[in-house]
Amino acid sequence: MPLPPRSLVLAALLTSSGCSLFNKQAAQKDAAPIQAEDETFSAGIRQTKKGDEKLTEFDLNRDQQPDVFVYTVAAKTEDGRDFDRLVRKEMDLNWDGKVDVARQYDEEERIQFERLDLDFDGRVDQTNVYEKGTLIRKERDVGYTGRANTWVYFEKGKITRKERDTNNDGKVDYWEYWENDQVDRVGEDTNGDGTVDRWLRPPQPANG
Ligand SMILES: [Ca+2]
Ligand SMILES: [Ca+2]
Ligand SMILES: [Ca+2]
Ligand SMILES: [Ca+2]
Repeated sequence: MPLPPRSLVLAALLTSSGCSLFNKQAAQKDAAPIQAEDETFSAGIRQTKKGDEKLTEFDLNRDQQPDVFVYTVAAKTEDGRDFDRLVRKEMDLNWDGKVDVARQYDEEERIQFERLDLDFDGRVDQTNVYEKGTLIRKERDVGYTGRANTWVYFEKGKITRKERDTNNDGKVDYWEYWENDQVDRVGEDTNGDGTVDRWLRPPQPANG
């Protein structure tokens, strides 16, 4: 039996994160950001089945090895009907037997965290953080150092700021501020005190 084209399978997996596009208006600006745990960057991407989670496995490429792991918990709808609420999903996108994407969902089954293993070594290299299903931040370990050193912030789907820890001392020393999908100004901390000492592009006039 012919397999589905792999790109289609991947596309389906990558777009199955729920209706985030339609939840943008509902996102609250003033809500506290959800912090991803820093240790996830050196931790393995797979998490064992917890508590009362139910695990359902799928073998999309039929090689007798599961590649999608869906974790649900028993829940009830407002009118009292039983259903399995999605809490986590793990996926092996390149079919090497190791999970590469792990997603976590909130109580309304909206994506909350998405952890990515970009170099396929089984460890997390990037975490995407969502609020009510809308992307608010990406945290990335550039250079595979074992912890996050690049952060990208989003509001209503647009980049507002990028921050980097360029010397991996755990402190941000590079800031990019974005306006209307363009870099507006760039600041650098040259003396390690955590504040900007040099603007690589001067701040633009406010009305423009
Ligand atoms: Ca498989
Ligand atoms: Ca894999
Ligand atoms: Ca990795
Ligand atoms: Ca630094």
